[in-house]
Amino acid sequence: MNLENNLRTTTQWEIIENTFDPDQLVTTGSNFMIGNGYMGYRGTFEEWEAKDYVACIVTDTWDKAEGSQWSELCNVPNGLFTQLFVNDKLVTVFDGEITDYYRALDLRNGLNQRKMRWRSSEEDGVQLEVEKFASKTNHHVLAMRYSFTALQDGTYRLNTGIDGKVWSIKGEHFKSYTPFEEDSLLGLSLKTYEQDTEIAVVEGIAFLENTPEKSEITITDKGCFRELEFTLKKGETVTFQKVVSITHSNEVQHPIKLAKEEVSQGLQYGYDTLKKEHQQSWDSFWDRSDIQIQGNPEAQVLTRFNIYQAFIATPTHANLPIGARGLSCQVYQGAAFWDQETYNLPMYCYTHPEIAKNLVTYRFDTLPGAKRKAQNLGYYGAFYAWTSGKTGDELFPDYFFTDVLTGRKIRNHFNCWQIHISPDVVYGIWLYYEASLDWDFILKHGAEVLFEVAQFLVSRVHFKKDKDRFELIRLLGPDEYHENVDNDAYTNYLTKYALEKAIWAFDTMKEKEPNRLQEILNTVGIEEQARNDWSEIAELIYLPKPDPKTRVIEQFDGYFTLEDIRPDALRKRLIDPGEYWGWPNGIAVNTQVLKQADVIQLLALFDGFSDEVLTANYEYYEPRTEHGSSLSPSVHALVACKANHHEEAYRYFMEASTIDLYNASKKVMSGGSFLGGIHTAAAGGVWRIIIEGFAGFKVKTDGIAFDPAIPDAWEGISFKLFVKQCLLEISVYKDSFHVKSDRSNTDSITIDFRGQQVSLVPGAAVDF
Ligand code: IFM
Repeated sequence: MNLENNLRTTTQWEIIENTFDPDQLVTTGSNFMIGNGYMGYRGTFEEWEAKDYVACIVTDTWDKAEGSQWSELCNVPNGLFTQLFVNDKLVTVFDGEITDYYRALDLRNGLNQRKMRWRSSEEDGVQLEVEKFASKTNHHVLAMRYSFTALQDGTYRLNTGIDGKVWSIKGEHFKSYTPFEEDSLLGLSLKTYEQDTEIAVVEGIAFLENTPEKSEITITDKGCFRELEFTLKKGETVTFQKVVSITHSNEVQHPIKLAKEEVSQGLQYGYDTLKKEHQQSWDSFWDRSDIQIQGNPEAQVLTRFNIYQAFIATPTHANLPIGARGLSCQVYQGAAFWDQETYNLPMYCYTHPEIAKNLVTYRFDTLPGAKRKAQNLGYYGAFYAWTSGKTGDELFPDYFFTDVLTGRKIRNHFNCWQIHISPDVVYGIWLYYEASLDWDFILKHGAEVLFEVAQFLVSRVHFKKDKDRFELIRLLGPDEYHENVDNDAYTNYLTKYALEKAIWAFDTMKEKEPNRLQEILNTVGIEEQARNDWSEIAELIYLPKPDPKTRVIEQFDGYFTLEDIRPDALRKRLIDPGEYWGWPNGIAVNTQVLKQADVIQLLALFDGFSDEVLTANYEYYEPRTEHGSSLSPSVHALVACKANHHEEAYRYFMEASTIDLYNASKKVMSGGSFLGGIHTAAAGGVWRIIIEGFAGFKVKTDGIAFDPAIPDAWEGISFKLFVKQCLLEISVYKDSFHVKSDRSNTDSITIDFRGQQVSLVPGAAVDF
């Protein structure tokens, strides 16, 4: 299989595979997946089982498996399970002769397709054609059309139903399985171990071409299946449609009842009608979200692939988090990290603010969990969870890695020292507010979060009397190789920023909504005096400044005194390739080698640093960064754009956008542990690189600005933005720039193009 080659032959809306490569099974299972933000169904084959990493991960089903300390989303039974036997031989990609093989993911329509011609060694054969989707109009529903044509006379047998023997990373989640058959539907009702969540999987089928001669239902302890038999003549085709509904008691009151109704209704509508509605919904998504890249088909498909993956990972039906691996597997527990605010939220803020609102509201909804975490650790206010599920309580365990040399567990402090997560949440709220001007959100939800985070920071800073400044000690920045550091540049700058936003909300409310301000102060349990604390700290917090000579900002106190070595040279010191590089004994700890660079992260998110500083820091940190995190390439691309390193920016764009599709740099298995799945932050980062990096888009208080630098390899980019309540169509070429304000807009917007400003009224356009 060579996806890179295949890509060049597509319509720029598909990824296609023409050869099945068993060594890529984990990766392609993720890459070809379908989903709708409620469920993620891996792009595996219908006949596959748990060992082949089949999964349907459903959001809002966090649960600790039997005997496990880890809360993760459940992988639910596979309602699309279908095995086809030709004269008793299983049709499978692992056996027999496969010709005309084709697997595709239609990104435009959210469809997974497979075609293949299969023959056994005895020349029995069949032509198979399958298409399936996770409905974008009813998030509980999966639909499939399954068709096969006999390549010679014979007996063809189907075993289709619900396979409850699922793959689960941390163990068994279901304490009970109740399979049933009712009104021609098959169902499986499950109860989870820890939360007692009821999950229902119901399926129904209808034949569209030919019907079985024999039909029997088999109920096993963990599944239910239909055994169907056909005697076919060469050239005869059997086609059936299958509708599955997956519901659970955290969302609906009567999961089984609803799932049965949805399947019956789906079958009545029929596959084609369901598909049409589903496609219309994708149309409206792409209408706002597509980025058209002229002159480079490969970059075009990569861009759409990443937008697609970021989107299907995002719950749009409720205020729930985006998991670091989306819904592609259980890795990272289906939980949100800081990735959500810094990598995924921007795309929604500027294209689908209603989705951005769900995400920022999720942080409001999880304030109680963040407050519990602060309290447990001896602070006040809101210390957001490093790994955040439904309630916002910390899901990250104290022990994550194992020292492969000693077999001992390593105590990491991701959960208690990575305090930048709270200001990152503020960053997200401000991003949303600046883009949407949704003051109502600030009043109802945002201000309370800002105040609680400010209070947490008040309780976390230290005043150094001799230096007359506030400092932050015992930190872990985004660069996870260096734990227990003081004054991490990213964290300190962000702390000041978060306090300033709390002050802004306080002052604006005091002027406009004093009663609401008082209510929030009462809820948080603080007096007006708190504002003075925030302001004093914001003024006196120590910000590591660029060195006067080199212009480089020190990542944390003492970083420059560490051994200066490059990642490749350092790697040679590994005794075992599986060793962890970070705290407390890893090879990077006493060196300047970084997992991901905190200063680069800072420069990527914030403006106000001079060109000299941008260039000096990019050139200093880039060679010292190992990119152990999939978050790293996109921020490097963003800063390379700002620092006018255009070739580097493009190189990092390619790295970020191909992390999953070309599977060049990330391991899918390590020490026997599954690490695969979609890198959702990298997918969101791709949007940021193109729009904020290459198109140079920026939101300002009084409008928006652009300072583009289109990659040499492209001719132009066209996209839409919805910002400050204005829908805009933008086209950027090497020598021209065009913005059109949609007729439906109600207000004008100021566009700044490299210092030239134009106020654009609804319906008007401007060329620069
Ligand atoms: O949040 C990231 C972190 O920055 C690096 N490790 C993976 C996490 C989840 O993506």
